[in-house]
Amino acid sequence: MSVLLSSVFGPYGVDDAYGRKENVMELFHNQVTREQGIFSFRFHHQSFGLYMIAENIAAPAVVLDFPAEEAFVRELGRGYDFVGISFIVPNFLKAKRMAELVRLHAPASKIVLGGHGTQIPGVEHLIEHDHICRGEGVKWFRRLLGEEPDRPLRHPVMSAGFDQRLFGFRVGDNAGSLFPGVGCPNACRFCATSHFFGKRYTPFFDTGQELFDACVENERRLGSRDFFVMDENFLKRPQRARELLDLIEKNGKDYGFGIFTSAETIASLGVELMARLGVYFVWVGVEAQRDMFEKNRGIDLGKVIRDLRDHGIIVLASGILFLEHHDRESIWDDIRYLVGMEPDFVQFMQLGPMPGTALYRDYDERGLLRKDVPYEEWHGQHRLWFRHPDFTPEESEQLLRDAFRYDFDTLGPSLLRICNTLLRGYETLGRYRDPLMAKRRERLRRQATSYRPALAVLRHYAHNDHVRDLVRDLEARYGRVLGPTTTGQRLLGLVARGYAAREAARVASGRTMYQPKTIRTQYRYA
Ligand code: B12
Ligand code: SF4
Repeated sequence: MSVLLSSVFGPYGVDDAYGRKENVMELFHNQVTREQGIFSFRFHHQSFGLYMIAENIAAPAVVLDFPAEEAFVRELGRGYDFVGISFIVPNFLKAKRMAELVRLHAPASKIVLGGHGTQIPGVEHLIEHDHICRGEGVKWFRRLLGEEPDRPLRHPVMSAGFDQRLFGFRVGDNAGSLFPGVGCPNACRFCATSHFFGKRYTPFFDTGQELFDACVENERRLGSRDFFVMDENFLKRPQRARELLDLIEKNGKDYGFGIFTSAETIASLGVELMARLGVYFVWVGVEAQRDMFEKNRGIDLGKVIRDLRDHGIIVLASGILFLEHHDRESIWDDIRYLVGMEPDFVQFMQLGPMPGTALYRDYDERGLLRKDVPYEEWHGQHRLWFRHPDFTPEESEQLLRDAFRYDFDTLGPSLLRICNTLLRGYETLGRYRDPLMAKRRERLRRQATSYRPALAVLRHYAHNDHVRDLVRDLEARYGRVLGPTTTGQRLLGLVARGYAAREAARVASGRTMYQPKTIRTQYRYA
């Protein structure tokens, strides 16, 4: 048995027969720092689910990530028994085209469809296939191949992102990735992942020991000491997190973790424990001001975000626009609320009823879905694909852009906020006397120092007087906390200015897209 697992073909984020320019294949540039010009954080992620499957089946396998259509066809020529295609809803047409290509060029191969796109109603009549996997794929694939599904899992060793760039300058890709599990039991009505994985959490790795071992292996092979944890709510299993913390302490490691989490979990664990564990980044769903999400009930989110930043933890707060109750005033109340909490990053996402969710079912029953909008446009960063009582699709596009601009105009580039967080954390952790916190503090100092040359760019490209003041405050804070700028830092600042000038010209010309490179990975071939 041989298996090919492929993501959908590129190019991505362009208007063509299969996709749209707003559907950008970059997390931050798509939905977080998209209006921050040269300050936007740029990087790509591999299609983690495919590697997780390939690593954990016994058959020889190839993962083909970000192929061009021709590269996919060439790969089919190798004659695989199974060809798996992973796709999400907006990539429906690409998956359909790929399945046609398999039938044409590799008629003996069996087609397997997987990923969130399989929730599309009637997908079984719309795309050629032999099998469909809806939900968790590792055990499912093992069953398909006649393997024992429940044998222990191996964690793939891979970077969290690649081709990371700041001002067009390539910074290292040395953060690793961890996949503790998939799904979330909270079942928020709009949430695609919770519904896709059956409104429950399915752990891949249930103990702190397994995760610690994965970190050690990653460090040994890739040199990673920071890890992005791809799990909806990693800390929701506090026992596993505490065990991981014990092992980190016992083994004298200074691993750091970027995580997704919810306010209730932060409140129950406490910010200090998170800092101790080495959490350096959190993505937290604020969603909206109105008390409509169980996970945020009774929690002072502004205080939580302040506390996190005071402990050197970078915060991304995400909000949903165009909720049912939003009108022209209340939507701006929510935008101001989110920005007013001063997170390092803000994600604004348009409410989007995705197939499989409770929201989709509800809107479908009420006839609110605009089924004339093709799936390529169902992605939440352009226009609504449902009928909102107060906003037209065109208004939703403009308002989303205005919200991002408001965040940028008010709080400045996220880079500036991050530098502040690192310095705040460095000051706060000075209060603790134990060796682990001393290590965490030292790490904050190193990071703040490494960003210091970027101050020259922040100063030069500050886009309004208010942001210029913020940069001035930050420079003063640097001086107070870490002492005067060194000659080396000044020189590096000049180099950064050079890169930034080139990036500014690129952005001004409108050529802002970076395409991910094709990555081909073989498993168990001689
Ligand atoms: C990383 C990520 C990305 C990366 C994509 C990297 C890549 N190479 O594709 C980036 C940042 C670029 C990205 C972009 C976008 N994303 Co995205 N992304 C994610 C995220 C956060 C994690 C995915 C992941 O790796 N999970 C961990 C792995 C282990 O799980 P998994 O991928 O689900 O895979 C498992 C199963 O699904 C299944 N499986 C998956 N594929 C296959 C294939 C086969 C053959 C089989 C058998 C099984 C199988 O088995 C795997 C193991 O169990 C998810 C949210 C989430 N937490 O899952 C959103 C998510 C997948 N993205 C989503 C969306 C909408 C987008 C965007 C449109 C942006 C946006 N508006 O949010 C763009 C689209 C870009 C484009 N042009 O295609 C939605 C999809 C919704 C839907 N119903 O289709 C999600 C669910 C977020 C959300 N909650 O809305 N994304
Ligand atoms: S808490 Fe987050 S991951 Fe869990 S269901 Fe709600 S939105 Fe989804």
